[in-house]
Parts: sequence; structure tokens; C-alpha cells
Amino acid sequence: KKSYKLVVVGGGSGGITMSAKFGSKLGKGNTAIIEPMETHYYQPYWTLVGGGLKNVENSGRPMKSVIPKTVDWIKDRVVSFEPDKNVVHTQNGHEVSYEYMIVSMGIKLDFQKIKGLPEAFQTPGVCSNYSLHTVTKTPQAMKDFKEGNAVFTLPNTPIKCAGAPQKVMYLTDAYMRKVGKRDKANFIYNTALGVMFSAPKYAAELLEVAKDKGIAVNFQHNLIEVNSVKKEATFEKLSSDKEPKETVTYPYEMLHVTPPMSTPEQLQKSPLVDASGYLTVNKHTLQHVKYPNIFGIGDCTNVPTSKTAAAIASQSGVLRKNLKAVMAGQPLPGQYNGYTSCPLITGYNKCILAEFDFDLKPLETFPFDQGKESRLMWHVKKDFMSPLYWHLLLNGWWEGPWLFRKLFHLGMSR
Ligand code: FAD
Ligand code: UQ1
Repeated sequence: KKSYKLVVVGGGSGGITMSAKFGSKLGKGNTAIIEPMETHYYQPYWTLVGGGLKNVENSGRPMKSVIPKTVDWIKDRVVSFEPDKNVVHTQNGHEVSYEYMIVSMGIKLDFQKIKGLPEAFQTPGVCSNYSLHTVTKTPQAMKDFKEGNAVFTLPNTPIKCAGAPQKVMYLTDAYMRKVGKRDKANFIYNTALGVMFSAPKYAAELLEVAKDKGIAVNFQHNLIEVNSVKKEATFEKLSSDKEPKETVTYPYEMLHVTPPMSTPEQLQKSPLVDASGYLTVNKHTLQHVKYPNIFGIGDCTNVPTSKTAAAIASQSGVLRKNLKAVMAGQPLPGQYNGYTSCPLITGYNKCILAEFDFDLKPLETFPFDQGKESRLMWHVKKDFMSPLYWHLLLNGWWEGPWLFRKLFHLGMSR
């Protein structure tokens, strides 16, 4: 049995960031991170890999290299939580106890929930930027494309980076124009949502972008089956009041799937979650609603904002202050405003940098309208974000762009 002052569950964006902040503060041997994987991936890179702009090899680094020296790495998987006893149990049969715990387990991809999809990935033309194993099929599908439908999907569950299902479509469009076969392709965006994007300002801009590119947008269309022999994708119409719901089937030449997603099973069956399986925390303080010594960060929480690494940067500042305060027996000073950001690539050299809060109101860093496509924002996404992630965020030194926002707006911003 091992025992720690602080245990962090999950070594993704949120877990590494928080262990960097607390590892040195608490001193060697007092913080542990439980994470089974050998490699840490910078997932936002996969949009660029799928666009044929970067190499997949550069998206990951050894887990060992991103875990701070002051933190014990328990290379294992949590299988159950006993929050009343302040212990977790691991796959290798260890019991780890804690005074404080941060849960940062992310969300997983449920490809198997779409009938025929796991098999379809074995065939050409079917791809997904969402996983390491399927992302390199995207540029291949673009190259192989001769003529027919290019179909892009968004599922009927919460997902990470809600803009990524569109970014891949705009990059595919740009590629096909570049090589001169765009007129052979019929672009279809089938989304389970009823809008282009959660924040209305950017939703309006994106609808224009799609229209200008000649992309057909079908709302409330949820992918349920892929038949890779016939090369057909079947969608249920969520607006249908029939039971079972009406369906519609599209032949495809290229199919980019954004799969349904959910929290890891070990978390779902724990006493720490709500009915939908997400960790229940106070959305402003990130403290668990029932266990005051437990906090959450990132995709696995029920915090009602768009799930991104940018949100995690902002949350990490709040969590740093609040966990420190709880350890000192003081009231919680940190208040998360829901800040999240999504660099919506709309073509080569073009990007709309969405930034907004819980109210879906813009909270833009730069002193110009980020709703308009911008070349500078493209470079921010393509060249600036990856070093920011590896060197600043993961070392606990980036708590979001709020200081730049204040400076650029001379103290006049919200
Ligand atoms: P993750 O980083 O997913 O980490 C979760 C960790 O928990 C994993 O390492 C996993 O192994 C571990 N874990 C799971 N179960 C257990 C267990 N039982 N025991 C122990 N450990 C466990 N964000 C942006 O800000 N901007 C972007 O442009 C952007 N683009 C994206 C594009 C794509 C294609 C994708 C996939 C994501 C993108 N994101 C973007 C989202 C961003 O990558 C995620 O929001 C972020 O990485 C979530 O961090 P996390 O710590 O919550 O989870
Ligand atoms: C951000 O902070 C971040 O996390 C490190 C991202 O993920 C890689 C982002 O995509 C974005 C846009 C931000 C926000 C940063 C700025 C400079 C607006």
C-alpha cells in the first residue's frame, strides 16, 4: 500500500499540468500520478496531421519525459475508487491512498458504438483525426479520392474540441481545390447538433464558410452504421418523431468519422459521477460536489463548457489556487468562468480563433474581430500552439491568455 499527499489520476493534458504545479510545491515523494500509457500525445496536432501538414511521429513524447521529476509515476490503471476511504485501487492490485486527489482521466473514443465502423477502418476512404491509429488515413483518403461524396460527421454525445469535425472538412476542401479535383467531390457535413457551433457568433461565421465552399450541411443527422462493402453511411434523423427514427443512407468515397465519446468505465462506475458518467464538480471551483478533497480538471468533468486543452489551461490556474487553499484550510479563491478556445481552421492560411465562456459570449484575446478568418490566427494554431503546449502548459506555466487579453484591451475587457 502506497500513500501520498496528492494523487493525480490520468497523465493527459490536465494531469501533467497539475502535477507540474504541485510536484515541486509539495516536495519529492508527496505527489503521485497514475497513468498506464507509455506515450503522451498532443492531440490538437492530429488536425494538422490529418490535413497532411505535419508528421504523426511528432505528436507524441515519452510519458516519462513529461512527468515532473518530483512526482512518482505509478505506471498503472485505476480500476476503482473508494472516496469514503480516500483510496484508489489499480489494475496491478495496488491500493493507493491520498489526502487530496485530482481526477483528470479524459474521455475515450467509442468507435465500436457505430455498427460496422471498426471493420470499416480496415478499408480505404474511412478515416478519423481523433485517434492515433486512424489519423494518417485522412491524408491518404484525400489523395486517393477520385469522385463522389466526401462525408464528415459529428456524433450525438459530448466530444473534445467540437470544432475539429469541421476543421478536417475545410482542409480536405482546400486540398482538393489545390490539386484540382474539388468539382469531382460532393461535400456533406452531417452533424447530430442543431447548430454549426455552440457559441452563436462563430456558428454564424462557420455557416457562411460552409456555404461559400459549397458544402451541404445537414443538422440533427447522427451516424449509426457504416457499410464498408457497399461504401454507405447511415444516419438517424434526430428530428424524427417516429420510433425507430427515420434514417437516411449516403454513399461515400471518403468518410471522416468523429466517434461518440464517454468517460472511462472505471470512472463511470465510481461514486464520483452523475447519471451521464461525468465527474461532478462545482463548475466555478472545480471541487467535487460531495468530496471536498477531490477536484477535477479537463474532459472527464461535467463542467458545462467546450472540452479543450485551452479550457484546461484556464482551469489549471483556478485549480492551483483552490487546491492550495483547501490544503491550508482556507476558503476557495479561484472562480472558473468557462473560458475555452477553439482554433477553427477554415482553409490553408485561414483560421477563426473562437474564444468564449460559460455564457457562450466571446472572450477574445486579440484586439480585432476573431470571428473573421485570419492568417495570423492560422500561424498561431499551426506554429505557436505546439511549443506553448509542450513547454509552457505541461510545465504548469500557462494558465490561459487572460493577461494578454487585458493588455491588448488596455484593461477594458470583461
Ligand atoms: P487526456 O489528455 O485525454 O488524458 C486523459 C489521460 O487519462 C490519458 O492519458 C489516459 O491514459 C488516462 N486514463 C484514462 N483512464 C485511466 C485510468 N483508469 N487510470 C489511469 N489513467 C487513466 N484542444 C485545444 O485546446 N485546441 C485544439 O485545437 C484542439 N484540437 C483537438 C483536435 C483533436 C483531433 C483532438 C482529439 C483533441 C483536440 N483538442 C484541442 C482537445 C484536447 O486535446 C483535450 O481537450 C485535452 O487533451 C484533454 O485533456 P485531459 O487531461 O482532460 O484528457
Ligand atoms: C490554448 O491555451 C491552448 O492550450 C495550450 C490550446 O491548445 C493547444 C489552443 O488551441 C488555444 C487556442 C489556446 C489559447 C491561446 C491563445 C494564445 C489564444
